Amino acid sequence: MGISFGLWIVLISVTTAQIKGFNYGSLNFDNTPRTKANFTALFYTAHDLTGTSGFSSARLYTMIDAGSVKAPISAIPAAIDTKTSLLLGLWASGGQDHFDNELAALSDAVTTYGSAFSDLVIGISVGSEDLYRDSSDGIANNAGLGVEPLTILKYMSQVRANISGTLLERKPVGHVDTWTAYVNASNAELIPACDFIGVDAYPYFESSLENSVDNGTQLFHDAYNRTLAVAQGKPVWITETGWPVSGPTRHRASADIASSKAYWDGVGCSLFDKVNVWWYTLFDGPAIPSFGLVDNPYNTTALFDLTCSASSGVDLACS
Ligand SMILES: *[C@@H]1O[C@H](CO)[C@@H](O)[C@H](O)[C@H]1NC(C)=O
Ligand SMILES: *[C@@H]1O[C@H](CO)[C@@H](O)[C@H](O)[C@H]1NC(C)=O
Ligand SMILES: *[C@@H]1O[C@H](CO)[C@@H](O)[C@H](O)[C@H]1NC(C)=O
Ligand SMILES: *[C@@H]1O[C@H](CO)[C@@H](O)[C@H](O)[C@H]1NC(C)=O
Ligand SMILES: *[C@@H]1O[C@H](CO)[C@@H](O)[C@H](O)[C@H]1NC(C)=O
Ligand SMILES: *[C@H]1O[C@@H](CO)[C@H](O)[C@@H](O)[C@@H]1NC(C)=O
Repeated sequence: MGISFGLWIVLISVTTAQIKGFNYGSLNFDNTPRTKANFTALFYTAHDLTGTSGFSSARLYTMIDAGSVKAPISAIPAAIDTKTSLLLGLWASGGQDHFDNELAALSDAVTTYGSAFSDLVIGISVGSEDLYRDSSDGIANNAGLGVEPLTILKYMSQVRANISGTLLERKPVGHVDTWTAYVNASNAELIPACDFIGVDAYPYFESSLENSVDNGTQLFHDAYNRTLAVAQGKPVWITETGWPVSGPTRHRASADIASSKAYWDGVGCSLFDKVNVWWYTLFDGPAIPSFGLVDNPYNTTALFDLTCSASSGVDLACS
């Protein structure tokens, strides 16, 4: 029995497809709260995106429904209706009082939706780019100030205590940050506490490097490789990457549809189905720069052909 059970686990782990999805904030791009109907529209569009299959996962930044103090985010019932898996996020840069509300929303979601919810959960991220925003690189970031690794560690233990004995008990708990934050030795103490490392990498923004889209694949894989090298064996999931379809040029990086397609073909197609990826992003309205693949939440035809050819991309060296 023991041997066949072990073998079954091995077979599952080599045959299960990796996760593919997008990132979803709690607000629409006119700053109104995203309702269940808004999330549902986006999740169906992702599922049905022409030229792709299996974009059926959503990464969230917060557990809290926009416009509420601590109600669970409306993405959850939308995910249940559309069979969309979830990488949950708890916003960790708003202080302990805010984090208590994140915990309350998480706990409330388990009580309210039960296993219909917990069965969809891929993992729980404590924070998003907090270390980056706390660094000299990130202080001008419009998402506000970040926090130090010790704060994330404290919040991670609060999450583990909060899910203990609940349906979420066995879910991986980790953190999302930029690759530059992970390779900074001052953040190394966070990594042993993580069940997974979520890494964000955007060659477009790396304006101190020769960041033309022709170099985009190389720059991404350098960043990914350097993160793997410090990950202490923890799984490294790609939680954000993408290239804008419009917006300002950053050093050698121009933002246009052809460049976005080249990056999708070179980086996206080299990653999809090999490692968990939450691309940035499906739809981002009037954002500047804009990373949105589709021009409205109901349009399943992207701005460029998303089909990955069998030969596209490069091999993943060590995932
Ligand atoms: C999780 O934390 C919240 C906020 O402190 C609390 O309301 C809730 O009861 C906790 N849930 C569990 C299972 O500990
Ligand atoms: C590295 O981490 C230290 C301590 O958090 C911080 O002061 C510094 O700005 C970081 N550097 C970069 C490039 O992230
Ligand atoms: C790509 O990067 C290399 C090395 O940094 C640089 O020499 C080259 O000019 C870059 N290519 C483009 C097209 O930016
Ligand atoms: C990533 O690292 C591996 C092992 O160190 C190396 O063989 C591979 O060439 C690297 N890939 C890229 C794109 O740098
Ligand atoms: C969907 O987007 C594509 C690509 O931008 C565009 O050609 C098409 O007209 C759009 N369809 C609708 C119904 O808006
Ligand atoms: C939800 O988002 C708002 C704001 O962008 C739109 O006005 C609504 O039409 C949309 N609702 C649905 C059901 O898509």
